[in-house]
Amino acid sequence: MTDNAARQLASDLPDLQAHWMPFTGNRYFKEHPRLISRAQGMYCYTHDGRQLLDAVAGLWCCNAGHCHPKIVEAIQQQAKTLDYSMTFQLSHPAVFEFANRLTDIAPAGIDYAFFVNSGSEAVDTALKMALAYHRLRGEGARTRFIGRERGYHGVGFGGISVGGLSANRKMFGAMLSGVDHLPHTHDLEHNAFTRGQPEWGIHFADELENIIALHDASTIAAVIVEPIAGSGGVLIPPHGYLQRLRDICDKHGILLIFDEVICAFGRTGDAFAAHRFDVTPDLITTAKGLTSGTVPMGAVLAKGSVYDTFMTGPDGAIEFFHGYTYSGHPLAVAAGLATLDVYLQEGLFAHARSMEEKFAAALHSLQGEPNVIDVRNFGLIGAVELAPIEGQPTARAMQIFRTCYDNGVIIRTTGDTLAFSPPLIIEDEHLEKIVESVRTALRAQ
Ligand code: PXG
Repeated sequence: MTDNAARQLASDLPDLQAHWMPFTGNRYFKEHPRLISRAQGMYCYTHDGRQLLDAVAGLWCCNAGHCHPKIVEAIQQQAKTLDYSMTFQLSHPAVFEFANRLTDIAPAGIDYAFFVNSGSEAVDTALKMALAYHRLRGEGARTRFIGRERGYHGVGFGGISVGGLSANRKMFGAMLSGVDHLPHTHDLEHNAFTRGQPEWGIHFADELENIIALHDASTIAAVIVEPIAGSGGVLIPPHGYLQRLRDICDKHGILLIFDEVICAFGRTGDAFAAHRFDVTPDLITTAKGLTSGTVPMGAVLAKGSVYDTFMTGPDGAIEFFHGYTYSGHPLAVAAGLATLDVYLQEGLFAHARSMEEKFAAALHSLQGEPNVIDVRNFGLIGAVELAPIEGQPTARAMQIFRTCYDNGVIIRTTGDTLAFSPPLIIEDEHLEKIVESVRTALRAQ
């Protein structure tokens, strides 16, 4: 590129000063900006016109691919029909339809949907539901939560309290009191390069019994885990692990919350990970793929027995003092309904399932490349873990990210792990380009 062309492009950039960017090294970014101006299907396009293959579906959310025409059309129609309606005391028809449609595809027994605007709000809402549920049943001493090391549950105070990522917690004081954590299930010594669920590691669930023995079941409200931990490094649950958590929770009257913000809507090759693992929690938190990332929205899906517990008190009284101005926002609902149509009419959950083996084979073909110490996968979620550069944790993965970006592929990093969660519309040629781009980057180190 000539100096003139480069200057021209630089002058097309907006002034980057005022925007305080989330989860970003602001100073580095503003020196090395990467801006996406448009997207279509499997691809994003940079402000200077480069095409990038999106191997992470935005941030694990654009499951139907970018700018799907049916979803775009539904949002446009809705914006000119009903821009906003409150959903406290008054409401609009489509939000009821969406709740019905969602609970139709949810695991049996999950019959209610409470709408929020993000995964973080879904998590904080589910934690509040759990506390109030026990209190309404006369067990108000159940106030503790059990999360898991390396868990990510968003950035609200509830979510960082039950979450297990130190960097997201350490600056923010005491957070929720009375939270304890299960050990994470990652063990390279036993499980490196496992395809799908590891055979080894169910005993990690038994640690819940020890935690319960310490605090006494009568003080514990809920256990919250991601069926597959995403941001904490893509950690696949060992065989039988989630069922054992379910059994222990049942034995002690503790609610089980699955945080399916990443796992739901086809990511595991089924509507929910709860289906795929055949374990039904009491509450499911979700967001992201709910609207294929198009309009912010989250939801808590609840068992009938939880909802019914709230439905007491005088006629007309509010049963749950909780909700957001934008809970069930018409634009988000329109996007959600259209997204569900696309998922079902185009068979995208089944397509994800049909690509799972090829996805696994492609990622596992990276075993043996320089510094690869593990490859793991389930559904259309995968990870390649790298040996850190001594004294510079995360630097190696960032280097691979940058090389892939320069070669036209967007991947994601968490620590020294490369993470993959492509749109569910992925085909063989995309898979090949992703893996060969990572291979090239690994060999170029
Ligand atoms: N729970 C889980 C399991 C998540 O993955 C949240 C809650 C919070 O959702 P919101 O909508 O409040 O961001 C998440 C979000 C990454 C990455 O690259 C992952 C998330 C968000 C941003 C980046 O690992 N997950």
